[in-house]
Amino acid sequence: MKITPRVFSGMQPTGSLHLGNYLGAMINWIEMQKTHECIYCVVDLHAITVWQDPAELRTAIRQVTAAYIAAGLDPKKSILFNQSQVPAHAELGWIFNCVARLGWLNRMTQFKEKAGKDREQASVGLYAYPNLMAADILAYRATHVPVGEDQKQHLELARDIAQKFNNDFKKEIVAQGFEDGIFFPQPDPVITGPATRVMSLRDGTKKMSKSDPSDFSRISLMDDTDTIADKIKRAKTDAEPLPVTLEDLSKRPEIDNLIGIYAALSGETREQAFTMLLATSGEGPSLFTGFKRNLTDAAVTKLGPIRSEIVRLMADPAEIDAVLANGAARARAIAQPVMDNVKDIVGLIRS
Ligand code: AQP
Repeated sequence: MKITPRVFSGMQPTGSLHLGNYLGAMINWIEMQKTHECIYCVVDLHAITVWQDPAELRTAIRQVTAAYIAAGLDPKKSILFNQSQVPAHAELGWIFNCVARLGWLNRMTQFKEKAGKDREQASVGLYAYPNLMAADILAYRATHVPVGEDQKQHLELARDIAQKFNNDFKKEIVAQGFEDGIFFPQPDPVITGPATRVMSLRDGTKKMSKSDPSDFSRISLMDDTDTIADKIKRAKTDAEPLPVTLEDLSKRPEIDNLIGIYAALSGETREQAFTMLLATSGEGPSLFTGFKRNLTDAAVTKLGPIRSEIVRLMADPAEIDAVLANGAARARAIAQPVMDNVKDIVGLIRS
């Protein structure tokens, strides 16, 4: 079986998607549809690694699907589905639990951040999350994974797992007809674009996140015009005088973040965004008022139509469920033969 270029990525239905998800990953997803076979998943099994209210989870799965479509993913072209409808993810995830080493997982910074101080109370699923993520990708023998910068470490782990599986089972892989001894490809992270790491509006050193307790830390794709304006108005800046050069921003994380967001939303360069900041600056407390007004306009122009489309799509949940069912059937058709190969390689008997 030849390895063909294939894209896989996913987002967790842990709440409404935000600007970080959109600029960091989804914009690339949309671009890659033009050149690649793409599989985009709503990773609901990842979501339940922390407690989710069942009714809210169902709504979030549909809303994330609606956001995918509203942002520009085409379910006729790309495969859109929710992870739990394709058993290969969980099956391969288990096999990878047996391939990955404890030492590898112990190094994962996201687990440390999410588990916090009370690690003993974190779910086993949260700890093993990167193994399931490797399975998500490799169940389709995907070669490219467009993600934000925060996922880099998990992608490296997926590459290690693919390599260890290929090494551990090399003889059997060759015996099964994969002459070069390579069953899983080494998936490449695709971390490009104008904003691969969007930071919180309240703290420029923390990434924008769905699970941040402050709603003012993020711009959600579900925020209306007034809410976007209010959040940008309240976005933290600092009390220092106006930066003079773009380089000055390296020590001004909040302003740097807003410049990056404006550039990404408007399609301008960071230099142009910075020039706009200087040209619109006011006095004293109004220092950033003009800049923030332009930033709000750029955000509303980009996100307003996406929000309206999500709302329209959410009015017909049955239609969203039909998209997911269709995508899941197409995903199963790719993943099932891969799982059959994996079971044969590992030495499991199947009927
Ligand atoms: N702040 C961000 N900047 C750039 N990219 C980001 N991504 C997430 N936050 C940012 C990218 O979005 C994709 C989907 O992420 P996810 O939903 O699977 O979970 P996450 O990375 O853990 O995002 P959140 O918002 O922080 O979710 P919670 O709070 O539920 O854990 C990924 O490609 C990610 O890189």
